[in-house]
Amino acid sequence: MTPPARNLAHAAIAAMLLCLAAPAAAQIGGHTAEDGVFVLDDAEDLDLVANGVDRNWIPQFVWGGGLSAEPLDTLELTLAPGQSPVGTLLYRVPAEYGYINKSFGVPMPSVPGESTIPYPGNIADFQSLDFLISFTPVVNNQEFWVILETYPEVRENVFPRIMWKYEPEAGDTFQPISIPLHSPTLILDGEGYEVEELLSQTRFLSFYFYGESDSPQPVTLRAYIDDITLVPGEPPAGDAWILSGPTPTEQGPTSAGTEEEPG
Ligand SMILES: [Ca+2]
Ligand SMILES: [Ca+2]
Repeated sequence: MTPPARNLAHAAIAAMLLCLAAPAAAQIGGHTAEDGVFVLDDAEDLDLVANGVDRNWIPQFVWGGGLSAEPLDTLELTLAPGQSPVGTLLYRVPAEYGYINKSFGVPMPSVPGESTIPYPGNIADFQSLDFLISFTPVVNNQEFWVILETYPEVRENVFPRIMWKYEPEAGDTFQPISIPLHSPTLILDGEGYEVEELLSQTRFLSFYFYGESDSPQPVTLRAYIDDITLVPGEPPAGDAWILSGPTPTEQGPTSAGTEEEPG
């Protein structure tokens, strides 16, 4: 080949390689927003695998409690419209030294069963994280948060956390919660990053529970969570998130997986 022809050939090969390296469509668990609603877990198989990403749910260790999947027909709970009567997740957290302060969660890879380190998920094309919750009892200063830990690692073992606070009512009825992915309550350790950018490199999603109890009787939070889904759609126009809202209690909620299982 003459030098110009060789250059052209090299350019063609480089272009081909670029095409091969181009990121695949944004996805979570092998699923894109174009595929429709993404079911992270509906607990129908009564296991602790989040079927959408084929990774295990990881609860923070709770003495005398913990995470389980329960058959709904043995529970006296009122289902939400359309909810299947088969299974639900249950997280039981006894107050310890007067506090309920625990979370459970799951890695969020783009490829089912894989680590998020080579395969971070991308949920930027989804509009909301929807789920059902039923919980008892009411305790003092109770707080409910969804926390999404994302890449990049901003300092050693410190990752941005996108956080949404929600306020369910206590009782035996499952109620729907819809978390607006693009409008978080606050972001921790994500200085300099757009929320879209963080949503496109997901690491670990967790459900965090806080409360205080001065009761002399043992108090145990029972939170049933079911039908956890991501709903596709554009974020509502003009609904920019604001970095404000209540400060997380204590040192702030932590995601359960960080110490126990890297992404
Ligand atoms: Ca499952
Ligand atoms: Ca279910």
